[in-house]
Amino acid sequence: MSSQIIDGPAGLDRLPQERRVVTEIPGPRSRELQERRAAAVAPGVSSVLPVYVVDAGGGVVVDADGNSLIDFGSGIAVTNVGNANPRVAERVAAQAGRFTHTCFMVAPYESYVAVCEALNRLTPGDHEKRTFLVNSGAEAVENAVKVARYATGRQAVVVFDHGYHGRTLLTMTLTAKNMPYKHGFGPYAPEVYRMPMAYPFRWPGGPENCGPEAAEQAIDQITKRIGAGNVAAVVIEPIQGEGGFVVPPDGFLTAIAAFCRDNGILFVADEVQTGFARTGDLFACEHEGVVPDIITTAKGIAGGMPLAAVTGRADVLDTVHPGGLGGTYGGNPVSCEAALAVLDEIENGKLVERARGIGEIMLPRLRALAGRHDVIGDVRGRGAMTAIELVRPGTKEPDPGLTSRVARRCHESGLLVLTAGTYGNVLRFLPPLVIPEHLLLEGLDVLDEAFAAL
Ligand code: PLZ
Repeated sequence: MSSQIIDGPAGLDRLPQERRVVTEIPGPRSRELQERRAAAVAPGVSSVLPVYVVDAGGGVVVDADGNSLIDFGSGIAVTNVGNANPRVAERVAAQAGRFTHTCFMVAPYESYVAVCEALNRLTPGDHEKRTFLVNSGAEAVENAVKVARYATGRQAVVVFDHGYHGRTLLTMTLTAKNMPYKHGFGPYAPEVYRMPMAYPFRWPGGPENCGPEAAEQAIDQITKRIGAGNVAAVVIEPIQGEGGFVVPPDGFLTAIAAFCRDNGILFVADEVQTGFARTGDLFACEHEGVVPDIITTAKGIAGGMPLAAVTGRADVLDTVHPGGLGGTYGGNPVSCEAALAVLDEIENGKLVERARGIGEIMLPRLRALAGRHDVIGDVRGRGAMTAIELVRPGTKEPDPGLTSRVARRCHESGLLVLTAGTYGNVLRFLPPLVIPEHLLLEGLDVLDEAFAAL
């Protein structure tokens, strides 16, 4: 592919943009730290690749042993503008030198308001909106449900197979997968109902019927089992993240959104993973012109600083009484400065276009790879959010073992990749949107070699 597809962004000069493997991965220093960790850190928190990071930026992550890994993870779709993005770092440092916290609920500051204004302007739909800020994706989703229940006076919440919405009591209930997210952590929150997801590769009636059939089944079940009039919100990721980058066929989301509109149900788009240019639109809902009543954002919003947001129709958000929403750290001033820098960087760095360019490079390469290896059952994604699903040849039987072997092989060769999927058989690729093209191509070569070797 020509380098016209993605031009090199500025600000990558600090850290050599190269893959460099100088020790085993993880190396001796990382292994030492891993031992300390085992004695100190609760094992319930795990790491995909236990190399201990000392530096990161552009398209690389550098570890304590001096290895420089190509980053196809972005900290799970967080550092879209690049790690330690210079403009983000500058504004963060300046704000940290002024004040780090007042609590917006005690004494407010302008940057919080500016982030809300920006989100109201940039999220889908030109209706009047309101926003409030919280700390994490889960907290945003949890609050979206609180607001939806308050505004509608209804209780039921509808979610989908393979969905992921967080780890708190309510959001783990909204999450589909048992292990590791729910197992042993019950009882779950009440009034959560799960519908079939439009998952083309695994739809019994075939990919071509998947969209309409899945929408019809979901609508039928909502109507018959719950009663549309009891439903406060439908919560859905426009492209599923942890569930395996499941891309519903065009028409599915619009059908669900239309059903919601007709029945006074709030359509909540969880764009925590898909947001902020990742999919080649600023928000994934824009792809089909879906306008959510409420949209939750986090991850890519602030370049890695903890921040999340709930943005929605003014007439919905305005219902809740003062004091009903909030939290000590929500909309922290340092995080807000980071978010304002991120929004500038997305625009100035043309990151929406770059995400599309990354998809234009990756998807054909992944399809070619699938042509050579019959263990790749499906290639999918949009923009810089792409994935392959691994199966036993000639079947759709998931192969999570092979998936983790390929991932490990990539890691050992200096490429940081992540897995995903209900069956643990999806390799997903989330490079920072500022990754230089030569590293993107080299990362794909490493993936190629991993498949050839296995
Ligand atoms: N909604 C769509 O993707 C976070 C979590 C990984 P938090 N996904 C990565 C893990 O194992 O914990 C996510 C998401 C969507 C909500 C969340 C939750 O966001 O910021 O992790 O709370």
